[in-house]
Amino acid sequence: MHPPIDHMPLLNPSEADASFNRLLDECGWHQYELSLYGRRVTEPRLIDWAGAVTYRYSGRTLEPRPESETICELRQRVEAETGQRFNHVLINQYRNGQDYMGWHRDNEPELGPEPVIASLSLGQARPFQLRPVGGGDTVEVLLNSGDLLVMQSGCQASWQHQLPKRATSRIPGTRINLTFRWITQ
Ligand SMILES: O=C(O)CCC(=O)C(=O)O
Ligand SMILES: [Mn+2]
Repeated sequence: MHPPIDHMPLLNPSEADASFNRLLDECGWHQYELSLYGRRVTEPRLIDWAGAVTYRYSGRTLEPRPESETICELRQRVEAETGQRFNHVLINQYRNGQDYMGWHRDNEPELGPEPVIASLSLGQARPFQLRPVGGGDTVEVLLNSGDLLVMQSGCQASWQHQLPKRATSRIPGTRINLTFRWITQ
């Protein structure tokens, strides 16, 4: 079984580098706490977001935030490539291999039943994994700087995904990831 994804290079290395540096500097990075088995722990990554709409995500409410010029340009590149429109972007910063995102689906109700989610990777290359909801083999793809990964409709219903934790000796660098979504209100 193969997940309904498309994976392609979108930005060339110098474009990806310039976007990475601008976002690292321009974003308002937040580190949230979450409750894990009753304990308060800090989330193993930093986030920011942009969009004209409110998004309730992971038990918190992300209020509307304006897009910077950098994000607007990247969104337009992604929209041109995918032929889809997006009104929200979640931006994750993984400082090194110890920052990660565990198994989950992007299945909040306001994404609709069959969302298309486009994910742009910048900086440190990281493996990304998908596994069928009912059990089955894990599929791994390596996301390089400038790569676009599109989780097509049907992917969230039948597959989970994660960005696994790795030793800093293997993954020393910082990665920024932008996931573009369409929020219905
Ligand atoms: O960092 C990634 O590649 C995945 C991010 C993700 O799954 C999410 O933001 O929901
Ligand atoms: Mn996700």
